[in-house]
Amino acid sequence: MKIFYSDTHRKHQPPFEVFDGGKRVPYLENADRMECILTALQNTDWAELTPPTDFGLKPILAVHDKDYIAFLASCWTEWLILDPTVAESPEQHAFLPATFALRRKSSHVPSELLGKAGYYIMDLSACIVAGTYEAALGSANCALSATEFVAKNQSSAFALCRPPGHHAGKDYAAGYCFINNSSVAANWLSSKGRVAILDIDYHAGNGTQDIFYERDDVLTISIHSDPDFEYPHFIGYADETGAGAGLGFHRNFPLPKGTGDEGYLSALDEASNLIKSFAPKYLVVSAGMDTFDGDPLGTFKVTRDGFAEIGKRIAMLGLPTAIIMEGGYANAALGENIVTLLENFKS
Ligand code: OKP
Ligand code: ZN
Repeated sequence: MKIFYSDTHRKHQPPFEVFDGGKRVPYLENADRMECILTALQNTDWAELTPPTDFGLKPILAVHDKDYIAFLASCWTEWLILDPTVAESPEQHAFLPATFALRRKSSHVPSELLGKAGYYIMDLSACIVAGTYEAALGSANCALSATEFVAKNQSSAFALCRPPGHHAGKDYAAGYCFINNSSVAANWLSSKGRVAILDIDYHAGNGTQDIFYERDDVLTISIHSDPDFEYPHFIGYADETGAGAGLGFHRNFPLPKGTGDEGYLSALDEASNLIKSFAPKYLVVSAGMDTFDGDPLGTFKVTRDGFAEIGKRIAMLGLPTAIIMEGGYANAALGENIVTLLENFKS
């Protein structure tokens, strides 16, 4: 099986993120995650590691706002100029705003850097450092390369993406995500036929939901912890089902704290039925593994056997599938969990 992966992600290693209560903690979405997955993949006899090709900005700008992408590209350098104390020890810093754009009737994008940051960043886990933009581009290229392979070969492929993407919207970064890899890939794929995106990350795929909310050519489904108690808090509820032409083409499956294999699989079966009725030509899976029992960010109790069954049921849809890495922070188990999921998609 083709695994598209690039080392470029290493350029993105923020020294910290900020948790609730203003607590500074080591950045949980760390480079070690990739090492753990690579080691497990290299121990199989079927994983074919392949570098991504460069698709340029065009497929990214087909999903994201160009001023937002320009902000991602330049904010670190601009910040160094604005605050010379950062330039003295850049590796100890991460760029984050302290003011956020809340609900307003009009939305002015401020011209000054920190105002822009508050406008384009949703929370305190989307930390930007010198190499973030380059890493995010590399990650998107992995997703696009996997997707191109899927379209050309009518078979499945895995994009080992870091940073992840599903929280990033058209014009905002959030929750470790800057460019929405799955959405960029699905949008690229949508010119070749109907696409369904199934998001199995523990957290609601708010960025993906926002991006496709008014479209009927891409069905988006997210199975996740109920936002009533979990990040991203304000989106991902069951009554959000799309708008305009997209009405009925988005579905959320919010699940309670402590959900285990059985509860998870019954939601997955409902989601699978929706996908079957939509009859897409391609499937994109936002593959977060933070539903795992023991994940430091999660409350679910999905087991290794659970991932085997999840993979089996998704593969049974019988669609050419681009599997895109999202979250998953129980590093010690992460590699085996991914291998367990992917084993179902070997051709
Ligand atoms: C990214 B992905 C702590 C704040 C939550 C953001 C979590 C982002 C998860 N209560 N920080 O979907 O795995
Ligand atoms: Zn997650």
